[in-house]
Amino acid sequence: MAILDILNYPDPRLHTVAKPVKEVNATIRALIRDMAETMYDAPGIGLAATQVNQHIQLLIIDTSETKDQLQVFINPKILERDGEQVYEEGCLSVPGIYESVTRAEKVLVEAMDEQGKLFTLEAHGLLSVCIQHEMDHLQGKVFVEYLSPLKRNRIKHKMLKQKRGK
Ligand code: K1U
Ligand code: ZN
Repeated sequence: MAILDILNYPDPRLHTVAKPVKEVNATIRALIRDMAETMYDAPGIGLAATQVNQHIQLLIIDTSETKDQLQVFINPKILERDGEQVYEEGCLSVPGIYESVTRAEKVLVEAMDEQGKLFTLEAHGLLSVCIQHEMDHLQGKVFVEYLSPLKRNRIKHKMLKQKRGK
């Protein structure tokens, strides 16, 4: 297993649109293991393949207290959305920034698991927020794009300043 490098905003590679996974094989399962190790180490509650510079439709989530409930979504599709909720989101690609974003309260998602088996899941609350946030990553969208241009620019410059200081 390995801890992977996470791309930091405003890295242009974060805006790449991910391609569907053609086959759930040993290579994909090895990437899932490395992404899980990276997410737990960060620590975070979600990670999209885009964030580790792998531009395929794969994301992982674990919103449990015990950090032993890994959920894997391959080629995820949102079939239904309903309601509205506001959540103060964070992002491992935008470290130290937390901002409120409005998203659907409920999503019905269809995806494949790590065995390539199709499933549907109805998610609410934090899990729903996290699925939508990670699916945005697969479309090349970072949560700061929901903020005003002024806020986004401030964050961009803060990130660039942090990078120069490293
Ligand atoms: O996509 C990512 O960068 C992961 C992100 C997921 C997320 C969090 C909150 C709302 C929407 C999406 C994170 O995990 S940021 C870190 C974080 O929220 C957290 C870290 C440790 C414990 C609990 C939360
Ligand atoms: Zn993120």
